[in-house]
Amino acid sequence: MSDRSRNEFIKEESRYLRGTIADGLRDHVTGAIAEDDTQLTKFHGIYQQDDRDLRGERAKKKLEKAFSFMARVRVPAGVLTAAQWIGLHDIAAERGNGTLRLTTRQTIQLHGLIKSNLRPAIQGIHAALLDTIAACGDVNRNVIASVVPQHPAIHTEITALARAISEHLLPRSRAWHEIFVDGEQVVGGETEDEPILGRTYLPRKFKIAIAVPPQNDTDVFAHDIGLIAIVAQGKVVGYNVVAGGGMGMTHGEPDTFPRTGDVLGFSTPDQVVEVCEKIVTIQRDWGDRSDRKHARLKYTIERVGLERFAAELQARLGISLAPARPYQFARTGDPSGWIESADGQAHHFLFIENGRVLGTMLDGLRAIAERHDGRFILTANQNLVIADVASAQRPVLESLLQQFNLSSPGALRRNAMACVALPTCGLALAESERYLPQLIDALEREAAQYGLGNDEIIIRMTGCPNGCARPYLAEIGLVGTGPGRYNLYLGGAFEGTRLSKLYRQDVGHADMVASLKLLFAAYAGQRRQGERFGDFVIRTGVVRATTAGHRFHADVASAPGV
Ligand code: SRM
Ligand code: SF4
Repeated sequence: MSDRSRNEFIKEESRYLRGTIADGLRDHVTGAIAEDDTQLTKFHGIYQQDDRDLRGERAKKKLEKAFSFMARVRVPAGVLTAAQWIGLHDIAAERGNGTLRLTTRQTIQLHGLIKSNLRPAIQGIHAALLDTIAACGDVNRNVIASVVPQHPAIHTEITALARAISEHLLPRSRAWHEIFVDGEQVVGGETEDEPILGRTYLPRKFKIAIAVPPQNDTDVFAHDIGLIAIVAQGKVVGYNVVAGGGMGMTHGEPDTFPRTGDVLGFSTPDQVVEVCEKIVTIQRDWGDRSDRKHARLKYTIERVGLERFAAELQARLGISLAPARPYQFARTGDPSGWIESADGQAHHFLFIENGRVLGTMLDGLRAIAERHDGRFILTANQNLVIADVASAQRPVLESLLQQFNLSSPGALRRNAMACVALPTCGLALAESERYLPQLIDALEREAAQYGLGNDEIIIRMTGCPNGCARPYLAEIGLVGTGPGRYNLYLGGAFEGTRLSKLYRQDVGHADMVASLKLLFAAYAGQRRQGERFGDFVIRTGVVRATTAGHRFHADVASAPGV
């Protein structure tokens, strides 16, 4: 590996993530902050963005870009109180663009915070007993976990684990508090140490997910570390540890690819935080710090080999993991509607289209939060669970759901998700969140024509190949290549265990609908009993199965458009 990347120097010279952020926030001449500081604010869960819809017009008028900030709240396992929801609602209304955006990692993003509103917004988040620390940046991000409130003991256990891992791996730097909350530098703060992450933090972002089979709602194979809970007699007895998953890639660069993680072995619950820590330290020491496109753990494992990686983990742990235990996933995505738990409580899985909470939905959820004593749980599929509803309270909430028209859509839409993309994402090549609903309208019409209206097919879209909605694990994945153009991937597994394969390249709306219409017709006519769409397209030779991340770009048929 050659010289270190520019980000490594920015981190090293940042005095533990301070840089000149505080000065930049005081500068009212510009809506932006210094370029190096934009890398550092990420570690504090804050992104500088600009409204891309306004770029052309502002450039013509020689105005600076319409800068604002996005703040991403850290919510381990996605668990919030109703009061915290109300707090975030108010901050979005007073300081942001008035919407809340639920993400694929069980967090909430507040968009459109102009510079003068940023500190008050973060202070509001802090007052709601939340923070945005490490929600972005080269650190361990929000730890996500299956949403299974219908199994209260298991859900309590994995929520506690998600919190424990998140806390354990947080940066020790007090910079977030100093810059955004207290406004004062703590004497001696700059000499603090980062015992786990180190002075230059990790080479790249790092992600951990917990899943409880048969539910693979967190897409456990898509993360740097996946923990598959093994349950016996209603108790979590340990976790199969998975390492080296990730989605991001770059178009036209075949040495970048999505990868499903490898199962390393079984860990008891008391060991598992340490197992995560040791994997993080291997990545800290072995990860590529010269090329950020190859810096994720998945590439470290590809480079050194799984055997050497596993041996190093064993050496650092001082024990070996036990053999992995059997498990079976049945589905990714979320259930919908009411689910009851043995303790007599009910939990409502509410679909939120692409995670964007606005308009009637915003008002409805506010009204529900004001009357709800239980929790709001964010899912890894951008949905929300109104959890722990006592039977006496259920009619009140049901009537509010009805009043605000918060109903469940058809099966295709329910199982679809899109990343944010335009206008806020600086990396978007095409629309995603703003376009997918329209594409689903068209696909619903085609699906209904072939009697597939109630069939669950996982469809995911992203505005670029970074994979924020995990499109390469979907049965149908659409990935932006340019304005109005997408690559169409097929053949991911319904239960989130297999990557997809490129089927059509650079297609527009009409071609996407036409291609999928033909496939829907074939599926309706030729599928076997219980056969999922993703399995069908492989069995019938539409695409070859992807058997490993490094084979993602291999075996692509020379189909039209490819
Ligand atoms: Fe992501 C970058 C949005 C989940 C892979 N992602 C971005 C940025 C911050 C753009 C940027 O760097 O300037 C996007 C902000 C858009 C905006 O305006 O809000 C962004 N990512 C999102 C969210 C909001 C998508 C959503 O619609 O829900 C998700 C926020 C998660 C959270 O709350 O923490 C989100 N991003 C993911 C996931 C899915 C996951 O983690 O389960 C992935 C794929 C998994 C993975 O990491 O491999 C993902 N995002 C990326 C990448 C590619 C990383 C890579 O290894 O190549 C980038 C670009 C980068 O890091 O350079 C990126
Ligand atoms: Fe932006 Fe690309 Fe992520 Fe979509 S997938 S939010 S376009 S970085």
